[in-house]
Amino acid sequence: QPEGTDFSYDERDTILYNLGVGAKRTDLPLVYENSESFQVLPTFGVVPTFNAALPFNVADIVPNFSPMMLLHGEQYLEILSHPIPTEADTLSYPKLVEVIDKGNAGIIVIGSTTKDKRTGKDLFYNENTVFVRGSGGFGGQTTGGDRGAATRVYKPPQRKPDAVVEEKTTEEQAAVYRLSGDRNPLHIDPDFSKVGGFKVPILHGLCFFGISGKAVLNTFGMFKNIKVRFVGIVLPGQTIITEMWKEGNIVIFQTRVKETGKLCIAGAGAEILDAGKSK
Ligand code: HDC
Repeated sequence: QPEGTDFSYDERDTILYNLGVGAKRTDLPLVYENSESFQVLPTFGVVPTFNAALPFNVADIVPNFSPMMLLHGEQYLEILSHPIPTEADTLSYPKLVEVIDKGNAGIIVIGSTTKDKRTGKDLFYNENTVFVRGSGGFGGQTTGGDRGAATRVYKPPQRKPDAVVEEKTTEEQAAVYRLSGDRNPLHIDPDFSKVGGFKVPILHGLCFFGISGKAVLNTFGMFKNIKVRFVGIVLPGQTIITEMWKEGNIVIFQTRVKETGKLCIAGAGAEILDAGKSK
């Protein structure tokens, strides 16, 4: 087993993450460590591996790599033990899963298992898809094949959504979310975001992923895994609408920006942990 990257978190990180994805001061289980049901939102599972050392250089894999052209394309998260600890010392082991040439963009998929250092238990498995604009045309491809829920694209049914949850983000949403580990300047520095093609810094994909995940959790209960594709940007301050359909133990969802009507997450789904108990 190669050496993993350490990441430790405690109740302060738990609260900061929850606030970063929109927890309110009245959501005591999310913001108050003395609450009887103090908990970290399940989408926190993306955090421990986020800054883990990669066993390769992105610039060696796709041509013309520029960090300013990088966008988060997709995210898959599997939660491997429940309940999720609100503090832990973890180790993560990232590896290259897939490289795809889209002509004008290069796509890289990184897979990573995170384990609890003290118990040895696997906590999370993540796949991050990085979409690098202007880094295609290299010809070589490495496909990771069908990986079940990680590669699934969910299709919403024809009927109206079974549940819709609306949540307004704050102008400071990205400024808070970045303290959970994604310090990409794209989300805070206007000079950087301009070069990337955005007039103002945009919201982290993982922030609105967390907001949608919270909507699924609050509506249908805890999930085993969750998969999204980021299809449009969100600006801090905009309102996020998560539209959900329950099909057996799967919640299919998509998310749109209220102010523009455009989708920011599409083809998404979550597998409910205990379908028997779920709402
Ligand atoms: O969909 C477009 C877009 O703008 N999406 C929103 C992106 C976004 O806002 N992401 C979140 C913010 S960025 C961020 O948070 C970065 C973060 O700080 C760091 C992340 C790093 C994580 C890693 C940690 C280790 C866009 C631009 C992505 C694509 O739009 P177009 O260029 O118009 O593409 P399109 O013509 O629709 O499709 C071209 C081919 O690409 C595939 N594709 C499209 N969107 C994709 C995608 N693949 C993966 N992910 C996506 N989101 C299409 O299927 C198409 O392929 P094919 O031709 O084979 O059908």
